[in-house]
Amino acid sequence: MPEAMVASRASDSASSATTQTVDAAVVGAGFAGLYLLHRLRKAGFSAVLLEEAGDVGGTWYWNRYPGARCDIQTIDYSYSFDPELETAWKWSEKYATQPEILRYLGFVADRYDLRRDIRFGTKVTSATWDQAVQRWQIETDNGAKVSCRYYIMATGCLSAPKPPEIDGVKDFKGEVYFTGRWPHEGVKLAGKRVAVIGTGSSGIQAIPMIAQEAAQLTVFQRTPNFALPAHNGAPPADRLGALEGDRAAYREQARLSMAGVPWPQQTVVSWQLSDAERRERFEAAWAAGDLVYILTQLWADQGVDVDGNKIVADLIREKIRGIVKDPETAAALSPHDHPFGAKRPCLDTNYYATYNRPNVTLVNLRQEPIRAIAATGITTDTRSFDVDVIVFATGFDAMTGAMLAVHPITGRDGKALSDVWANGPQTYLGLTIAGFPNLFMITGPGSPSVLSNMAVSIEQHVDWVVDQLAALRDAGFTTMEATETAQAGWAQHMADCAMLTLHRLANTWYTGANVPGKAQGVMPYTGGVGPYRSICDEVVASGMLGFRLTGPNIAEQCNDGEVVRLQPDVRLVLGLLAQMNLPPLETMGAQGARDFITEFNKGRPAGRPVGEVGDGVLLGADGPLQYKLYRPATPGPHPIVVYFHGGGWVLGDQQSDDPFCRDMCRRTDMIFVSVGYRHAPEHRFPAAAEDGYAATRWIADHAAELGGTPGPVLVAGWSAGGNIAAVTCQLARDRGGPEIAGQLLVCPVTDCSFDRASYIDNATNYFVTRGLMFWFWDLYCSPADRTDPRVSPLRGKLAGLPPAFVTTCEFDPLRDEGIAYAEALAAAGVPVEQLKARGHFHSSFTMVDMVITGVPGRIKMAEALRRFAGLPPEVKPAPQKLEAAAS
Ligand code: NA7
Repeated sequence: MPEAMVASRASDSASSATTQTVDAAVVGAGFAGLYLLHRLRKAGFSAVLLEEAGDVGGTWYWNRYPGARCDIQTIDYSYSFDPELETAWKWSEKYATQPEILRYLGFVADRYDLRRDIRFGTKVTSATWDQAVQRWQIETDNGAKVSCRYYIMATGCLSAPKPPEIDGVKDFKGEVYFTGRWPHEGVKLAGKRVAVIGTGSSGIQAIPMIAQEAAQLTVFQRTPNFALPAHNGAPPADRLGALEGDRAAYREQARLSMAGVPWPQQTVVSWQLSDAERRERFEAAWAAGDLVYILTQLWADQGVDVDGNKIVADLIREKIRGIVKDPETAAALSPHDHPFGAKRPCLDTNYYATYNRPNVTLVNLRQEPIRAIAATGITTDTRSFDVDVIVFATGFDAMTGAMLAVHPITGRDGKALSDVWANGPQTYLGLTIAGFPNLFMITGPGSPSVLSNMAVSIEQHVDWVVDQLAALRDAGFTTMEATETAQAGWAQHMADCAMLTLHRLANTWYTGANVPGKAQGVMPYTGGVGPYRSICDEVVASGMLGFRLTGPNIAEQCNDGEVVRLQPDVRLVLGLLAQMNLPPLETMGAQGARDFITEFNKGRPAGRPVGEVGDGVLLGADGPLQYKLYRPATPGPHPIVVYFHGGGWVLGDQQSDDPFCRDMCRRTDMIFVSVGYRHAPEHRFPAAAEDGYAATRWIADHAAELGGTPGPVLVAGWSAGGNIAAVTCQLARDRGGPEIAGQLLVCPVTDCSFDRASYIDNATNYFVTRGLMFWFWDLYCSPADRTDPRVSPLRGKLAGLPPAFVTTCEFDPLRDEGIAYAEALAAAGVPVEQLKARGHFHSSFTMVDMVITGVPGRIKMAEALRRFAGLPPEVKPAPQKLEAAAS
């Protein structure tokens, strides 16, 4: 390993024979460790901080390469725990340099007199949980051992540099440097031929600076990265004004935000904006020079949908082509292998323009991989480059590297952390690990960490840990350990969150892909800073849910369980609804509830464009009915799906499930005809059922006029609409047609019994309540009629019905009657597929573009409809000409 990677270390006079006994040992004197020490002391704990480096700073101590700066605006990348500290320090730049950040951390250390409890130049060599005394025993390479009750790793996410992984580094006769271990005395590059390997944030910051100094710079790029101009300078007046105008509110907004920076949540989706509007937003973001801004403020779908994301990526690639003069170099610098933001984008100062300089060459390693490093330089598959200096900007063994590589950590029953994490990090909340009592991580894997403003996440973690330690101590507990159940639940929640964003689509250090042989998986928590905070608070409010607490003179306490069982976006939606504190729908009266739903629907994201949307009138059981027709953009004729909206036979109309119909029209490449059947209480049972049947017959009879393929139609419906669809199939069988090729029932009402478990388990908290369902039933159907199969299809004859796809949601009162219907259909010999959607609620699949985790379910439903229609499950590529583009 080259010397440059080895930390210099001051010697310590403390004897290794002695043991320092403290309440808490903290490792790492960066942002996290310093605040921890301060909080621990204030809470009355004795503490020592162990730091390998010679001074405070953490990552900012080591990363001294030319151009090193933060990439979150510095007014946000600051402590907020002490208002006096905030006003005592003024940042000179929008993005402070490494020396200024290091000065700030030194200022903080001095202001709170932290250095007296920091042992610099001290590396931890092992940490072992001693069950007999319930303490951690820490060995160090310098001075006394430490015996502590609590062991807290504040070692950072990007502090273990990755080895070069290229043969021959030690044969090189020139100078070798690593950006993550840059010499403190600086490096003279003037007149030298320099190679930089790596184009992540470090490379992109360093390259323009090195190019100015070196005689010749050759950049070896494996993967191009998206970079945006930082437009550095003084802190922007508007942001500074917002902060200084109301400091407390600004910081609070940051704590509740998704990324830890106070930008509002975007609700406008890309397809609601014209090309010109999108470009205007993009240009504003490009000019703002702010990563969090461009990642969150363009349009709501940019971070969760590949199509919405591609629009941004294309615009950035256009910028690169505009800056870099040589088209081949511009093409090589343009990322195409990952969505924008899925890999950490970079902030730069003159990065792309640097490639216009005559002394800079880009080598595209995708075309000519490095074969080896030799005595005089670097050899690729096609060429050799003689250089004097090689700079490795090759990154870090991120998130887990500092925890695993530095020393063995041995928990309860002799378990080694490296074994427990062999297949990837397992944590509860990213803060604790089952089997490792009283071990805590600050911004560990499983917490928002690197996907957030670290300053905000660090403060939240430190506050949570120290608050819990103080509460435990006051209650008489001495140990705290995550349970396996809680940890497994968190892994599931992490996986659910990872499905929400596009991070899973890129090979990055977020997923462990940058280190050969490392277990793969999205390591940071992608659910957002604000939601994460509320989950941590919920754990405490639920009696330390998922933790086992023990103490010498107190009975063990373990409130075992999983803190989040809902899908992450369902949790957000239900949280928003709860915050609105709405009166129950059933107290509004039928018209009041209809008006409310109409208003409510105005706030949802507009459905996606399809080929054509038209209105019409068909003949129902007792007169004309409105319908809405959604036609795909592909040439017809298309199979027709007759669709029945939800709303308990009382609410909604032919356009109230508009986003769902559009989405399913696109996914199935079929016509959806949404029927405006009659509603209760004006038209009670069996009006809706008879309308459903009559409408299906009419649509089948008029299929050709509607642009549909001749032959059988399909039916689909959600909730009460699922009920109507199911009933229609039974009536069509019994009344001699029309022929129905398949039925899609989404959370259908199938029976009049209210005593199934799901009615009890999910009676109140999931929007559709038991009380609301009682009200719907009362308005639609008198008790004497309720067992009629035209409203309780589960009680009808089921043999001979068309094949069915039945979707049910875990947190829905209607779950068990949907399952019962699917099982009864199967028992009657009807081909049935079931989707039991874990963590979802009644509206999950119709809240298109709000409940993103509903997408895989809708894909399955669309595939089923296509199979029923005799088509291959997958749809051809997206259509070109869409109605929104025309409007
Ligand atoms: P990154 O972002 O991990 O970048 C490392 C770069 O080095 C990246 O371009 C890698 O290409 C490249 N690399 C890594 N190993 C090799 C080998 N063996 N050969 C060629 N190229 C290689 O680290 P940074 O230090 O720039 O930034 C880390 C974070 O610090 C940053 O995101 C900010 O949050 C602050 P690859 O993409 O793997 O193909």
